[in-house]
Amino acid sequence: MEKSAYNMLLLVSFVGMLLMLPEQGLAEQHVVGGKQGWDESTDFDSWASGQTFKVGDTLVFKYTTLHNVAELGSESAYKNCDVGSATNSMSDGNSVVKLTKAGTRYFACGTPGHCGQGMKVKITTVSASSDSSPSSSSTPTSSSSSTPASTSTSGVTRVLGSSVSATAFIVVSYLMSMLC
Ligand SMILES: [Cu+2]
Repeated sequence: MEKSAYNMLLLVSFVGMLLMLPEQGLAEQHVVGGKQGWDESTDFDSWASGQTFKVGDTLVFKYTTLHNVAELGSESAYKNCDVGSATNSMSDGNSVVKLTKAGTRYFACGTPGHCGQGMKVKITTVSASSDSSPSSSSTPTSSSSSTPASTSTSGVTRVLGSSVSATAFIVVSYLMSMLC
């Protein structure tokens, strides 16, 4: 009896953790340039246009010793490949950059000539709350009769949905522990 109660506790806490994950919003890791990585041959504009960068996401630059990563402080520095004015430089071959706030950031390779060959990328980060994740399909789109309370209503729906599935799982895990 004590053993099954312990098993149930484990299951419930595990499911509780699972349920909390979507509430946090899933932070994504973007490998800059995709499979080709941080290289002269990569088309960074088309890569970036296919990505959505949200606050909390991270960028990972993967590159050989031929390259490095210089963060530039302005659009003009980016346009002119002014890598000498870099605000931050990384050269470890696997550079992780966290997108901590909304806005535009500029990165270029500091190896002479590489930025001019197109080895640079502009990252525009949007706030995580501004676009709802496509995974929450059950939430109705707030287009029809938008009342001021629409946001809080969908929040309540999500909380209710979580507790309903949590309750269901507690019942299931209790039944399982009875069988053991
Ligand atoms: Cu380079």
